[in-house]
Amino acid sequence: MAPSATETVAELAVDASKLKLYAGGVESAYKELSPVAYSKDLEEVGTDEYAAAKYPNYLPTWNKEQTYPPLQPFEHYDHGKDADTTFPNILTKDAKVTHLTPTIGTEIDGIQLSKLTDAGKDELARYVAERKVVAFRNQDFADLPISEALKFGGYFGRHHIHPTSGSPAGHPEIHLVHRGAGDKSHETFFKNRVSSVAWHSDVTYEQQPPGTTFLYILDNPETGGDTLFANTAEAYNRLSPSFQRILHGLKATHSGIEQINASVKKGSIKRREPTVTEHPIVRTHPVTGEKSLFINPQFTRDIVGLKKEESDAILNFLYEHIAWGADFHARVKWQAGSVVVWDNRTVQHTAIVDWKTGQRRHLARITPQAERPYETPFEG
Ligand SMILES: O=C(O)CCC(=O)C(=O)O
Ligand SMILES: [Fe+2]
Repeated sequence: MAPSATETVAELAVDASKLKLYAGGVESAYKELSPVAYSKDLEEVGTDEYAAAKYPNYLPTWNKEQTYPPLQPFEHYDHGKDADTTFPNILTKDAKVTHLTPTIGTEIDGIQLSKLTDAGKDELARYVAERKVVAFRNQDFADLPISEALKFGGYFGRHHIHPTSGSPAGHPEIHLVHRGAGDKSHETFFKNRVSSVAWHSDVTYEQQPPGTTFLYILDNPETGGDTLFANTAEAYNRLSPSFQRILHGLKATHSGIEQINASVKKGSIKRREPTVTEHPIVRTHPVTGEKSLFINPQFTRDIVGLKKEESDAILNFLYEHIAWGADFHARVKWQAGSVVVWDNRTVQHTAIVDWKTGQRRHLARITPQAERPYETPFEG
């Protein structure tokens, strides 16, 4: 079982020299793939081989002075509840709508997110909850001033400030994904690991993990670097009623310790002390009422009240079930101008590091937090 939050927080996260004590233990549960560093000058100017970053205002900074107290609970209101479910602002007559698969994933071209009214944003929250992940093409979102993009995102919930990610200078609410041009750090990663796949939903160690979440592309390789999504409501539905019944009422721990340790170990930042939180394994969506599996191998550590082998057996089965579920997955290919919106309550996702050209990959995430996960009774 994971050590308790209070015992580990002070020791593990603060003192990098103690990390080796945990090598092969809880530390290895978290898969870390982000590059350690990049050259800001080369990114800004480019090289003979690679063009300059298209959005230098979004290049990552890690400010060690930026530290925050623990997150406090807040009342979340999910605007998806107010949506007109005929979606007049999303499914407009100009919108080209393509479902990627029957149960998860839609592409929409022909509407501009930045122009949505509040009624349109309500519909967006609901539509994304239904489709799980929606790729909006040809958006002007990345061209907005960062403060405007954040204002838009703030409608969906309180901005999450990530404990370790790089962010654009002055905007810690933006989480950046960045692999600079010519970066080769993944080669070292692949010396020890067979796959870059790391299924997760974002920051589930928080008491109130994100809901409607926005990831938009700034620079992408010509091909490769897609993002994969899995529908965890469908994953729940595939289980037998008998097994569903077993899962109901169980809680699992989610740990932010290892992610922070990985950051500290590479000399990077820790904006907040890590948290370990218990969440129900089956959660209910506040808008659709759907039940979904809320565990993931990046952050979930054990099932409360079970012995280690029991807990591992159930969690490993659920992780494999979700990872194997190609019949409830969608794969999003990035194009310039894409904004991908997912519901972090009912999907998991994974980055894919599969391109070898050294081309830059650069994305920004806006991460509104949602309600504390809750469970409603098993209905059979
Ligand atoms: O890089 C990606 O495709 C996804 C990264 C990710 O997991 C995230 O931004 O939440
Ligand atoms: Fe993520």
